Amino acid sequence: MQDQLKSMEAEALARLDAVQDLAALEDWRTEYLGRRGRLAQIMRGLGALPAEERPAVGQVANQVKARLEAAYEERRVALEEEAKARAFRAEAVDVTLPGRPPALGRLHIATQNLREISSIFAQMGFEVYETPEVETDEMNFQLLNIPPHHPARDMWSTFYTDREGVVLRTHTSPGQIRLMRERYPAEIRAILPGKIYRYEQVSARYEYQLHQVEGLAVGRNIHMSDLKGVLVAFAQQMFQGTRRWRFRGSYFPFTEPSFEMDIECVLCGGGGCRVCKYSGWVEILGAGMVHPVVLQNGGYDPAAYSGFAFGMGNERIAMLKYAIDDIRYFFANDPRFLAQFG
Ligand code: FA5
Repeated sequence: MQDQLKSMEAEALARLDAVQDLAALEDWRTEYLGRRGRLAQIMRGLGALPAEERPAVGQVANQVKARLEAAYEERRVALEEEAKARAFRAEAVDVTLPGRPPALGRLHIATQNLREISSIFAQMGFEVYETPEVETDEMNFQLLNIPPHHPARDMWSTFYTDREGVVLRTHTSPGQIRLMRERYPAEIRAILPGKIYRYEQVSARYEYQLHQVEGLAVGRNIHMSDLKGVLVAFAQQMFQGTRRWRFRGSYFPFTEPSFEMDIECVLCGGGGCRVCKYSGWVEILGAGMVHPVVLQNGGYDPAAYSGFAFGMGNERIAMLKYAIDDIRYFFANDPRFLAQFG
């Protein structure tokens, strides 16, 4: 029986050397040291031995058991260390590798330009006032002296909504009425930037969505010369004195008299291109003295108050400033375009 124990031990130790992972080690333990394992089987034969032989055999059995358990423990520790080392190697982070820089966002060129316009007017004492993009027909047209069926409605190709009398605003001018009604009888000097929508044939110079910056001044003794002075000061700053400008008589139902301001076309240098409709000039805004009916709709007595207003196209101004030859780039979401304006 002692021989049996010795040869079992030799076999177990040899097999243990071949064990390569913790699962195989557990199988080994069950096979040799488990309750129904090889050692237990041999020990069951102990009772059949003569009584005087039993202590010596029992002692050998205990020694074998202790050696196998020690060998098992040693192997277990070694395999666990190995497994840990393997995991470390697999998950290793090379701290010397340079990091991947995150792609930083930036403000859209339309937003940058709006902010620049706002800051120029802020220097002249104009506050910023925001008004809704979805408007009533009454605000967008009627209170601005454009009754239903008035031919001037043809000037603004409108997106109507499913809801009767509700439109996507075609210009920022309805904000004039909201601001006047909120502020009466205080004097007003504000700009109203925001998005507008037009059912437009899209081309290099016309978009169906764009931003306008409305301007409104209401007070006593406000004159056309004030309006012209403000617009010239704006253009000088916006284009840093590099572009010529001109005023041209025009018509808007909500201003009287009315005019438009053009800036020399930077894209063709005045020679004529599709952006300036081959005229050498690009229209950037409409303006005029607030019509008495509009002042009245805003709550101000036209006999005591006067005012000026203007509405400028943000994207058109950015096109002239940065020599962008197609307005469609602004909403095409092409990063190659957007990334140029950091
Ligand atoms: C108006 O929208 C008037 N509300 C402006 C105004 C305000 C006049 C206050 C008097 C007093 P107009 O439709 O011309 O006017 O648009 C004003 C400016 O917005 C244009 O000069 C142009 O710069 C820009 N704009 C208008 N429509 C488009 C478009 N489809 N695409 C690009 N820019 C446009």
